[in-house]
Amino acid sequence: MTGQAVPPTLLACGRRTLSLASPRVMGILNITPDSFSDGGLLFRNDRLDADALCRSAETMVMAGASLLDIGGESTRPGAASVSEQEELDRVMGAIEVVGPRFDVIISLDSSSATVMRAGAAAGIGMINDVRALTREGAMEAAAATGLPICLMHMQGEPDTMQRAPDYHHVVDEVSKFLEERRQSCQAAGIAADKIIYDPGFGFGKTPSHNFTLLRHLPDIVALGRPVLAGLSRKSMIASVLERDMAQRLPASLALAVLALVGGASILRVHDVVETMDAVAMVTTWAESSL
Ligand code: 7PJ
Repeated sequence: MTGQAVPPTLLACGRRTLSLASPRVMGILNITPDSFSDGGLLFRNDRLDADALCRSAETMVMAGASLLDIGGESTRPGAASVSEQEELDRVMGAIEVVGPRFDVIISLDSSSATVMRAGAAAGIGMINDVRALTREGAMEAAAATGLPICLMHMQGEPDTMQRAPDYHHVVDEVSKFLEERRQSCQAAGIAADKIIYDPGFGFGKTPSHNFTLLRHLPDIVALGRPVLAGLSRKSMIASVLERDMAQRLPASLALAVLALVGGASILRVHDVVETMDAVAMVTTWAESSL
């Protein structure tokens, strides 16, 4: 909100358009039995619980979420890997439930070319790849969809990334990575104005790296692309306060406010209802003048 560069404010997300003139909230729908922070909520007897999914999606949309992020692969540190077929089954099942029922943009959290293509055919409006299109075929698949892409920075891979995160200068290195990935995307035919940047809080970063990145978020915003921030319930909170997952909402809201003040355009959160209140306070504050 206070970053120097003014990112473009309209994103074409398939059949829908997303205005980023004011900050937007993306609700997280983890279609995994073993997720980092809400493991198995949408699963029953090892299967997608469509009723629970509808209830979660409805609560988020009614509260004002502009996007719902559907993911079928847990990327928490040390998570078990999932086969592409299993990931495909999970996310396609969820997209088929959510897509026709809610007026919302579906973001697909995946690194797989096959899953991206299938999601695009089923009507998703955005691709969110924590591996920034580095998997084989992902760049070409994403380009073919014509959809906006969120490029996230991660050091290492989910199963090992928290062992020994190491940077000379975390803000410069994350910025350089995002810029290089954007250039690769453009070389593959993805227009720069379809790209969203995400510093990847918690992905191969110590608590100190995470707080430094948050403090310097305006530097990432100044690169000229809309920035998405995923801070909800992350373990950087537990580095400051002894809080288990269920106790991290107040701290998550504080981090969300800091991200907005730092210029983030999209907040990826578990608690949409509460985050919308925080967004309303920050946007009203930002619009007030003498
Ligand atoms: C993020 C994500 C994030 C983006 C996850 C969790 C871990 N995608 N997927 N940014 N985090 N773009 O939700 O805590 O920070 S999974």
